[in-house]
Amino acid sequence: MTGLFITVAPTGAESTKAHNPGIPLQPDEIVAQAVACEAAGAGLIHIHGRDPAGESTLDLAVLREIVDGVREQTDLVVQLSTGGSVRDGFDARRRVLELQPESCSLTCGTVNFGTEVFHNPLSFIEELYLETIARGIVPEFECFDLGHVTTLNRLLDTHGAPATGVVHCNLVMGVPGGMAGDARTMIAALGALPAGASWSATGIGRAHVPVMLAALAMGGSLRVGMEDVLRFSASELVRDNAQLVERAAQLAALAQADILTPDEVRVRLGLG
Ligand code: KMH
Ligand code: ZN
Repeated sequence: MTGLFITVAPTGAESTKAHNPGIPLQPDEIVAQAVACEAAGAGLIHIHGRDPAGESTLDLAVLREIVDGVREQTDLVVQLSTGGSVRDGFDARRRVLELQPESCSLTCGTVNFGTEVFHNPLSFIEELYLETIARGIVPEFECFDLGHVTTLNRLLDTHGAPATGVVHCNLVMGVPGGMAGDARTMIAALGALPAGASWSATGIGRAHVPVMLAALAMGGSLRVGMEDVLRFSASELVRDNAQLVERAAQLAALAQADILTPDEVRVRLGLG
């Protein structure tokens, strides 16, 4: 199947309403924006939870409320973050798989994350990966650095293919501490991906649009969302997540790429 899909990451763990009042934090806000994003062309949603005060949480009740709402009101493929925030422990991060999402993020290595450290030792990567296989969940391998792509290859060599047989990787580019958000770095990462892998890319902050253009040029899928970018341009804040999905869909149309529906994304990821 040709074509690309658009992932929306509406919330993340770090940004607040003080950074951008349009960011959805509570379950009802996230679900309402998910509906608008699906209408704008999104196929998959990457979900983080927040507590009533707006702080990042991996509380299963909060995540369940978001997942249930997204499932009731959209057809989007549901992906839960196992990254959480840099302050979350490994056990809480692993337990989100108990909610049995169709997909989960799975970061392939430790990375400096601004002034913090996002910890992903190999033992945790392997533990998460084996649990995705046991549960039939499609991992989205998050690569923040070129070494993470090397680890992904080692992981597959050691433990075999994911549950559905499809390897899907997201290049997270432009995190301060990770790989640069530019075309030559993307080409290096793509050259190292496992043969036949499905892939998307997202650029953080100012790398957002350049990474999207490079991904379109290289035939990849796109991830957008207020987890990754809060400014629409130098002079304008992002209004809401649908605005970012609309722009991605417009750029995909300019590149004459078909945008996959949620059910087509399921086929692409082997979920059937
Ligand atoms: N919040 C970052 C520390 C993921 O969702 O898997 C990690 C993150 C990656 O957002
Ligand atoms: Zn995330």
